[in-house]
Amino acid sequence: MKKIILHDYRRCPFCIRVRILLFLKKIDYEKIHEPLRIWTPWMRKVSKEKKFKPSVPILRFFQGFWFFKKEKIIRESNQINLFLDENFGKKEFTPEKNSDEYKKMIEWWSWCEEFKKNIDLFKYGDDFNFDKEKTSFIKKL
Ligand SMILES: N[C@@H](CCC(=O)N[C@@H](CS)C(=O)NCC(=O)O)C(=O)O
Repeated sequence: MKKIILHDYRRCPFCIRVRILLFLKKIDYEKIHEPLRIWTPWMRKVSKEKKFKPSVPILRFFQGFWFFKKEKIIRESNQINLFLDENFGKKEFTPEKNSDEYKKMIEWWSWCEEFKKNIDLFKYGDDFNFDKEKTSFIKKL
């Protein structure tokens, strides 16, 4: 199949999920380290063109042939893992579409998205600066 590139940060839990699946499915891939905030020129260019806030993981590959070849990118670890499971070998790590398990998985995704937003708010504050007010109770614990 296609050559797979993963834009990755070693300690990012979302990247780790993707790397686990790549490992379990024995998929060959190239890893590009993205030092968070000091993004690679590729990340800066693509996020500007496609108007998204740079983040990892991003899966990148080419589809089509010759000059019809087009670069595809998938953002969001959930979508990346679904794609990998559906397109490489037997689908064995994600439930069948529209099954009850699948619906449950989508519910968990939404829950985790909210949870992550709140953890970030707690850790960094609204503007990604540590917020003394919001976290002042820590001292009292
Ligand atoms: N919902 C995303 C979350 C990805 C995410 O939050 N990645 C963090 C690293 S753990 C990131 O790239 N943050 C951007 C930044 O720190 O500026 C996913 O599941 O892929």
